[in-house]
Amino acid sequence: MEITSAKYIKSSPSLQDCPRADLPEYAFIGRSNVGKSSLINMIANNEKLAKTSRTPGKTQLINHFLFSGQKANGQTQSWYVVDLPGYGFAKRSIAQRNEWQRMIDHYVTGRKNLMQIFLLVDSRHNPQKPDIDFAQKLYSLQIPYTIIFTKSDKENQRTVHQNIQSFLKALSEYQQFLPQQITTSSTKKTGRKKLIDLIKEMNEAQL
Ligand SMILES: Nc1nc2c(ncn2[C@@H]2O[C@H](COP(=O)(O)OP(=O)(O)O)[C@@H](O)[C@H]2O)c(=O)[nH]1
Ligand SMILES: [Mg+2]
Repeated sequence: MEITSAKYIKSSPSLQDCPRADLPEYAFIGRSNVGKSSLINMIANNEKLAKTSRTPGKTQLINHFLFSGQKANGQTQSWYVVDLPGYGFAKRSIAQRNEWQRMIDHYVTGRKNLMQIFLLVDSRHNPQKPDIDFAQKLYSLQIPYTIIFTKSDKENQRTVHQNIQSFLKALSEYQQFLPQQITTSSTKKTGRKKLIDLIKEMNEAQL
């Protein structure tokens, strides 16, 4: 599928403020600085769409983007992409973390049109507790999710592969079924087609 347009819609402080739940929706979440905004820009082919930053922890809101694509048969599909505030940002106070937790729980359990969560994990590192904990939370809530291993250009393939295997091993201690996985690099555009194909498939499953 070819992306024909991608535009920013709004930033919402809570679930109630989100746009009407009338299109399939895909939310991107992960630790601050994992590459969420860069990945959204990579899908859109627009480096300026979602703000990317070297200073982590800037996104505190639920950011909606409207994407449209044209399938091989000429048919158009539209869907929402959501950039969620990241977790694990050390400079937040306990009150801010609790607030984040409440907002995210509310969104992931209450958003009616949410098709899938894309959980971003930095492929440069060994399994990190906040990522495992979040995956575990989604699993126990029975929210469908896909893991995206980001920044695969930054380490050699062997290290990336080892980190992915260790992460999956850590997950399998809790989860009977492992989620789908995609390895990406926003700078090299790795994984773009796989991600768009997955979204296309889920958009259609919904019809
Ligand atoms: N080399 C490389 N750098 C990346 C990649 N994705 C993100 N970055 C960089 O990592 C930093 C954080 O990215 P950003 O998308 O803002 O992360 P967010 O906080 O999760 O939205 C920025 O400096 C990006 O340029 C990638 O795939 N490869
Ligand atoms: Mg961001």
